[in-house]
Amino acid sequence: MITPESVISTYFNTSILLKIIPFGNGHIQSTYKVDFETTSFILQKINTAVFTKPEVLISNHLKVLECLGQNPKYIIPHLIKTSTNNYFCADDEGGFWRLMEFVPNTHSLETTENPNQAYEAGKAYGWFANALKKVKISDFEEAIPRFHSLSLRLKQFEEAMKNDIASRKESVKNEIDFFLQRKEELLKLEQLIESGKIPKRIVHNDTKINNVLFRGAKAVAVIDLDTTGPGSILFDYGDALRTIANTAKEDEEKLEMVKFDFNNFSNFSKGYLSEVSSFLNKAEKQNLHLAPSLMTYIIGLRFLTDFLNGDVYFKTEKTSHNLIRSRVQQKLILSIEEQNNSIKESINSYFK
Ligand code: GN1
Ligand code: MG
Repeated sequence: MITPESVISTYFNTSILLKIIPFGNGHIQSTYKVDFETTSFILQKINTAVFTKPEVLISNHLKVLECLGQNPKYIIPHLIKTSTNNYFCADDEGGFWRLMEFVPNTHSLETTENPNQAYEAGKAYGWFANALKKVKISDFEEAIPRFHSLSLRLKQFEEAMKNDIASRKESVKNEIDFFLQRKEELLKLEQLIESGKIPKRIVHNDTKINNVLFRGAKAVAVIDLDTTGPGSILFDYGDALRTIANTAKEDEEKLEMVKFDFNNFSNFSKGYLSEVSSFLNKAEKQNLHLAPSLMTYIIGLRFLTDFLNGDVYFKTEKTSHNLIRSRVQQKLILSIEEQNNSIKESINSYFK
C-alpha cells in the first residue's frame, strides 16, 4: 500500500525521518508535514479527480518561480526533486505527489485578527500580481479550465438542480433563489472579462487569507499555486476580500457573526492597490468594487452546487458543511450589498 512514508522514500533516505502528520485546512488536496531532525517539508497528494492534468500544476509552479527570479520579496516555496530527478512522484496506484519546502516559523490565519494583517495580506497578493504582470499568458495552462467562469459555475449549478442526485433541492429553495436573483447583474461583469475589456493576466486564483504565511505580524510567503494561471485581477482582489474582510470563518454556523468588515476591506485594499494600481486599466479600476460580490457569489454557488451533488468535490466534516459554507457566503454578499456605495467610493479615492 502507498503511504506518505513510502512516497518520501523516493525523495530521501527515510532512516532519519522523524514524523509525518496531516497538515493545513485545504478543501481539495491531502497535505502532510514531513519532519526530519533539522528540516521539514510539505508533501501533497494531488486530488486527480479535481486536477485531471496534475503535471500542469508542476509546470505552472516552476514557471512562477522562474519569473520571480532569485530572492523574491516574498517566499514562494520551491518544489523538491525525487532521487530520480523528478518534480513529482507518480505512485503505482495512480497517485500523484509533490514535495515542497516548508516555510519555518510562520503561521496561517483562518480569519483576520487585526487590520494590519489585512494590509499585509494586501501587500503580499498585490506584490504577486505585480511580479507576474509581464509574463506571457500562453506560458501557463489553466489547471482547471474556466475555473472562475460564472457562466460555467451557473451551468454546473443548474445541472445539479436538475439531477437533484442527493434529493436535497427541496430543502434549499431559499438558497437557490438567493443565487438566481443575483445572476444577471454579475453576468454583465463576466461579459467585460470575456470580451477582454478587463484583461486576462496571470493571477493566483485562490487568494484566501490562509494562503499567506505570517511571521509574527509580517506576511512573508504566498503559498498554494495550484490554480495560478490566466484570470483577472478582479478574481484575486475579490476572492481575497471574501475571507480577509469576513469577520467570521468560512464555515461559521452563527450567521450573525458574518459581516463584511469595512476596516479590513480598506486596509487590504490599501496594501493591494499600492502594488497594482500603476498597471491596471480603466475597466479594471471601474469594476474592482464589484469583485467581492462576484467572487463571494461564485464560491457560495459552488458550495451550494456541491451540497446538491451530495458533497463530492470539497472535503466536508459534517453533512451540511457545504450548505453552511454557502450560507456564510450569502450573508457576506448581503453585507457587501449594504456597503456597496462606501466600497465603491473608497476604491475610487485610491485612483484619484
Ligand atoms: C478550494 O483547497 P483549497 O482550500 O486551497 C478551492 C477554491 C475555493 C476554496 C474555498 C481547486 O481551495 O477555489 O475558493 O476551496 N480550490 C479548488 O475555501 O477548487
Ligand atoms: Mg487552493
